[in-house]
Amino acid sequence: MAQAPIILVLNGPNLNLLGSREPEIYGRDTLGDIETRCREHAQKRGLAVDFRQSNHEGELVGWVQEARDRASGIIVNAAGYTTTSVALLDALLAVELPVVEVHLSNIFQRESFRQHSLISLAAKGVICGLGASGYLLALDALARLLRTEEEA
Ligand code: CA2
Repeated sequence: MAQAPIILVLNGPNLNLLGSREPEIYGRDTLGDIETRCREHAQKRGLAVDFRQSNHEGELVGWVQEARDRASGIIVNAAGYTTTSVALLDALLAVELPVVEVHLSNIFQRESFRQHSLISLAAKGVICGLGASGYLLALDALARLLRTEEEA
């Protein structure tokens, strides 16, 4: 059987703390819980997930560069790098893969500095405010995009 297309799921700084603090904003799921849900959801859609988290900008950039030859799409929650990282934006633009940006919280109901995403410039779409389900909806969106690409 052919290898399932890989979706790189990238998580930025401090998301390793999920579930331990600020549950009123980010929910009670740990990042491990979200990874499990993504894996199960992806499998049902014939996709495989490569789920990663880093607190280091350069590491995230490196993983995006490597995705070019390995992955079929990228889901990114760049967390604190969302509004600051031109380097991550440039990597996402260069990789030429469909990108969906996800945020657990509704950034538009929060401080104004959270609302200007650089990452959105490279994203096909953005999902925010739906908690961990946002990652699953992003997988659905990529599954659909990849199917459309295949049919074209
Ligand atoms: O809502 C999101 O997913 C964010 O990307 C999360 C980022 C924040 O900087 C963005 O504006 C919105 C913060 C991730 C930090 O996660 C924590 C989780 C638990 C405790 C402390 C931080």
